[in-house]
Amino acid sequence: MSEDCLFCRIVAGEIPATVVRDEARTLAFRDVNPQAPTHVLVIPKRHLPNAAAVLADDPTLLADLFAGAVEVAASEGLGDGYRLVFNTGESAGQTVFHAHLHLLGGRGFQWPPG
Ligand code: DGP
Repeated sequence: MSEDCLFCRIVAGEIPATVVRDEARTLAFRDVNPQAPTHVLVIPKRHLPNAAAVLADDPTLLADLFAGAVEVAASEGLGDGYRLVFNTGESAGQTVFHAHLHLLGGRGFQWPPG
């Protein structure tokens, strides 16, 4: 755990979150500032700063994040229409430097995303 990491503190139960899926290595909870009717973040419980670091550390953990997101999408009734996003780096809009996979659904989406 990284003491000054917001998402590590959510994993530790020090900051409340609406958890939708709690697995051995991953946690899924609702985004505090939802950008779609369903907006869930799927994170590794271990502190890793971004998706590339997860891949470098353990590719099977990256697979667990995607599997968690797909399972939450199903349980949220999103069918086959949803978006999965890793913002990686400040220039791409990453603001929390603990890897998180955004699951967004429940509305239509535009491309390019901006
Ligand atoms: P990103 O910009 O990709 O780093 O996304 C960070 C997301 O984290 C953003 O959509 C808002 C969300 N977020 C920030 N602080 C909290 C929090 O304290 N609780 C929850 N549930 N989500 C948070």
